[in-house]
Formats: sequence, C-alpha cells, structure tokens
Amino acid sequence: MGILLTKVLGMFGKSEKRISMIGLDAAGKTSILYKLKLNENVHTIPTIGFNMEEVHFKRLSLQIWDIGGQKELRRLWHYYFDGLDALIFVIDSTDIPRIACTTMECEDCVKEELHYLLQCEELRNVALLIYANKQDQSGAVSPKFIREKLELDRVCVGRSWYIQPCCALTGDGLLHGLEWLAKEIEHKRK
Ligand SMILES: Nc1nc2c(ncn2[C@@H]2O[C@H](COP(=O)(O)OP(=O)(O)O)[C@@H](O)[C@H]2O)c(=O)[nH]1
Ligand SMILES: [Mg+2]
Repeated sequence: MGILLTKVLGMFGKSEKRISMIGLDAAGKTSILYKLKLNENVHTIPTIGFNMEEVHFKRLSLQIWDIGGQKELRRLWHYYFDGLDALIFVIDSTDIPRIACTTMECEDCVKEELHYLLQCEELRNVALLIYANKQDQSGAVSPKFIREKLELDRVCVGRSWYIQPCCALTGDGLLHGLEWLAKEIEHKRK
C-alpha cells in the first residue's frame, strides 16, 4: 500500500467516511486520486455513465463527479449528498476563463457550479476543502485570486472551508488539505 494512502486512512479515523470530490472536467480529480493511490486495490463503479464514479477503499467511500454543462444531473445530487461527511472541490488554477467567468455565457464556469452546489440543502453543514490545483504551472492563479473571484467569503459564511494550493502531479499540498478535512470531520462529531 502506498505511503500516502496509509497516511490518508490513518487521518480519517475508525468509522466509515463519505466524501465527494467534485470539479469541472480536467480540474485534476482523477490525477489526485491516483496520486493518493486510492486506485490501488479499489473497485470503481461508474454509477451514472461517465459523470460520476464511486470508489470504495476500506473505510473511505469517495464519489468523484465531473460537473459543468450537465445541469440535468443536478436533480440527482440530493440522493448522493445526503449524509456526506465532506466535500472536496477541485479547481484548475490555470483555467482563468472558467474561474474568472470571462466567457460569454456562464454555462460552464467554476463560480456558477460551486455556488449552485453550496445552495444544496444536503450540503449545508458539510466541510468544504477547495484544492487550487496545478500550482506547478507558471500561469496558475493564487488561492487569493480564486477566493475573490468566487466570492468565497460571502458564499461560505457559516461553513467551515479551506482553500489549499496543490499539485496533483507531485502531490504537493494534497495531504495538508486532507489533514485539515479530517480534523474538521472529527471536530463536528464531538
Ligand atoms: N501540470 C499539471 N497538470 C495536471 C495537474 N493535475 C492534473 N493535471 C493534468 O490535467 C489533465 C486533466 O487531469 P484529470 O485528472 O484527468 O482531470 P479530471 O477530469 O478532473 O479527472 C491531465 O492531463 C493531467 O495530467 C497538476 O497539478 N499539474
Ligand atoms: Mg477524471
């Protein structure tokens, strides 16, 4: 078993945890999964075609969603979000048009998707970890830029949330973010 995976499982305690990892296509979700080596000895269930995958590993159950441009899927979210322990939202920090919403329509922009997600009743008390991924790229924007563009201070009022710069290829930042998440989940249980 990979060292990273051993650490991750240790962080999340003894009871089963359900976490969703969500983001637009190409944000880096699958790469993060592979870096954490959760792909080893796991079975992946493509539950709704290519839009969602479910990964089970020991006490962790992880749903991975590609969202954006598939608004008809949203009506299914509440089935999957009920009883969730945490939400991880992955952003490609080099994808400035979709972060800053500079395209003509907001069809497929990060802010639209994240804000919609945070309005879900089932996710009201769920801790939110945002991975500002691809920080190894020279064109990557900072967590501060993302925080401002997505108006995180406003939409996350009353919620525990954290934005973590990371690189899925090297693994930088991944564990730090998960450590924060694990502490939040434990804190909530007390
Ligand atoms: N440079 C760089 N490329 C990344 C990083 N994370 C993912 N990628 C690349 O971005 C592309 C999309 O990644 P993928 O994990 O498939 O995204 P997903 O659609 O969210 O699952 C792939 O070519 C990855 O190699 C990163 O941190 N840095
Ligand atoms: Mg993927």
